[in-house]
Amino acid sequence: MKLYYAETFNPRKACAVAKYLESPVDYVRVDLAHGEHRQPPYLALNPNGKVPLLVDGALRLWEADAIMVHLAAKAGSDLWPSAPALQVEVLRWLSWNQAHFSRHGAALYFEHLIKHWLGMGEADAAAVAEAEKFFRQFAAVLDGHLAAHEWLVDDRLGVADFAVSTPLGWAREARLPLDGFQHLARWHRQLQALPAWRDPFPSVAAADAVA
Ligand SMILES: N[C@@H](CCC(=O)N[C@@H](CS)C(=O)NCC(=O)O)C(=O)O
Repeated sequence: MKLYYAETFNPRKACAVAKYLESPVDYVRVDLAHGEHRQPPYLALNPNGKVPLLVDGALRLWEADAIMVHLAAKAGSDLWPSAPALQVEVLRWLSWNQAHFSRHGAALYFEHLIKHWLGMGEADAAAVAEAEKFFRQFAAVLDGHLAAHEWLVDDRLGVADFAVSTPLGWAREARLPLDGFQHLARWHRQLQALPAWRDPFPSVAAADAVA
């Protein structure tokens, strides 16, 4: 298997799960800053021109959530539960995360990190204020759930935890408004205790480059 990634928001999910599971993947670093993801060799693999991408035999799988589930199912890991009712619960959190929590977390990550990284100018104050407002709204929902649960689904670590926690990987740099969410903070500490979550990306020297 080959996992195409960059050290950015969505690939974090796939890299963290691959590392946690010790999945037999060869890492291929895609140089986003130089537009490697928009060049024909990469577009031939992923017409979206986005990372991450997993190539497993004839399967070319894009979407970080799907990649996490594929790696966990392939490893027979309970990061992806086998009971249909629990799978529905995981899907609930993955959908919620895409539409709400990580959507606004990613907006703050974009405003405070990516714009600076790509020389796109200062953060847009109105965009930051709106993202902060919605981030807090959905962080309160997450905090309420975590008040009664150690992990998001079935009280055990799973792909939902890896997905929903993605913005927290850059909590300080993205200036996430996390004050007052004590249960979320406790969950964040549990995740930080996992080496694969804390340090999900392979060293550049250990990764191949796109041919
Ligand atoms: N829905 C996709 C989103 C992938 C995505 O937006 N990746 C970003 C990096 S975090 C990317 O490749 N950006 C490059 C670009 O859009 O030019 C997923 O969840 O994997």
